[in-house]
Amino acid sequence: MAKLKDKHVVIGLGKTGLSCVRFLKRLGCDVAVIDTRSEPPGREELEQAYSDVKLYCGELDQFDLSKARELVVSPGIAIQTPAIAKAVAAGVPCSGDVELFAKSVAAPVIAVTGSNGKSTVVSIIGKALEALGYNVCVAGNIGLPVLDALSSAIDVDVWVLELSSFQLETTYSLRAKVAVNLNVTEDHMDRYGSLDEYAMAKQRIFEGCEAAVYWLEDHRSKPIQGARTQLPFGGDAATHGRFYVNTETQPWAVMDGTRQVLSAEELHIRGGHNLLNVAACLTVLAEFTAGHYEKALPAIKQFSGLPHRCQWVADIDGVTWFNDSKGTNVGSTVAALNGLEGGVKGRLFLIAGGEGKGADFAPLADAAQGRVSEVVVYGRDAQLIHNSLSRVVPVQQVETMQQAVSLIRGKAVAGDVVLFSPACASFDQFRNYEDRGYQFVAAVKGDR
Ligand code: UMA
Ligand code: ADP
Repeated sequence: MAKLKDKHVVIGLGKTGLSCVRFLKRLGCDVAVIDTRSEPPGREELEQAYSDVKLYCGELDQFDLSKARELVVSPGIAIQTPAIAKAVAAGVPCSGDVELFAKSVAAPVIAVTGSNGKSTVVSIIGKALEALGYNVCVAGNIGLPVLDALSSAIDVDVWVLELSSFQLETTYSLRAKVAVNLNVTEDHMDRYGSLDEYAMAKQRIFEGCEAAVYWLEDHRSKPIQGARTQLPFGGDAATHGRFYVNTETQPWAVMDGTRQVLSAEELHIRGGHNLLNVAACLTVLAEFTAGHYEKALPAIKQFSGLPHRCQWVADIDGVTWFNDSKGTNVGSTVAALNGLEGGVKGRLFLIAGGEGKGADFAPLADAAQGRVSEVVVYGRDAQLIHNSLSRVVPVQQVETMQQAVSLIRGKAVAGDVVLFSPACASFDQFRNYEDRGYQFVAAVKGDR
């Protein structure tokens, strides 16, 4: 039987779990780890670095967590899991890595959540603040666990954190200087009972914050209560926040009130969603710097986008291939399709598929209609996507992404564009979205 009495029990041994073990051990805590997988990813590192930390593998209901001193739960595990809920009901404190971070951090925090655009926005804010002379650390869901960042970064002036709904579920004391909720569209429906429940998890970012930034056009992103200062971005010419996208000019432009700040042509990142992302970043920067954001504009213009986000891969025999492997939900793939608008001379092919996380694919069908010439679907939920899209566009079904690439290579001709934007999680066939993106690039460039 696992001996968990009085221990700090870390649940999950992924990147986050390991960062929590390191953090707690540095504080001198008595730590144990549980992971539901028989071969969790961090096992070797744990055994080498912390031979005194016992790892238990197996379903959580096998363990009595109610005598633990504290539970520190990884984002991949829901705190509603009965064994965890039971321990919480018995009075065991339960939190996550961002909560441990929040209790230790000294410098101000800019925190960003949203269904889509988080990594792009934290990256732009990070580059912009650097250009303004701040020592910035960007961390969180983007890939660097916040506790690892806390122990390695030195003399940080400002933290820029990307936070997922999962991380926010276990965060209580963040009190961000500026908190941002970019948008709320359907994602992770395999974990939440409803879109409203998912939206409520995202609302937690605003708890105790000084300024709340949200998208004027998305009522679910607006703070329900709390924030002293509310700063909407976006909107239209009639009703808008301080920073918004003017779609009445050609090219479109990001505005600061009545003044044009940037035109779409000055940016390396494309698509209306990215102009909105820039409007969100400027809202944060103007608030954080008390209006002195101008010197950051060159850095924003130079930002060339992150890998796997609508990234150009190659022009081969006149066919252009884009990798949007980070398109992990329906909303992001819709944005990717919208972003290609006007840039496709020939036909547009879409490759999608993977784990749908319980999503409704109808909005993807609406976005594809009249715009996409053919869709190739693969992976676990291929049939579901096929069912939704085949009423508006020809859909072919294959087993793997590589087969989809081969199939389209045989059909596409000069002037055509191929977008790989799966609208799904990758875990059925890949390690993660990055692995999926690299495999896509290899399939496009290699297998000729
Ligand atoms: N898992 C188990 N059993 C366990 C623990 C985890 O099966 O006992 C599974 C989870 O269900 C999940 C996977 O293992 O499928 C990874 O979960 P984890 O909590 O161990 O994840 P970490 O490796 O710690 O990575 C997490 C984030 N992952 C998730 O939230 C699933 C990473 O975001 C993040 O970069 C990292 O912490 C550092 O903060 C990735 C992600 O996919 C990019 N995030 C989701 C998203 O963006 O949509 C939320
Ligand atoms: P996240 O970190 O929230 O997953 P990313 O910045 O990594 O977001 O972008 C992932 C994908 O989401 C992009 O490739 C793009 O297709 C889409 N996207 C980015 N910004 C937005 C936005 N503001 N609204 C809708 N979709 C977006």
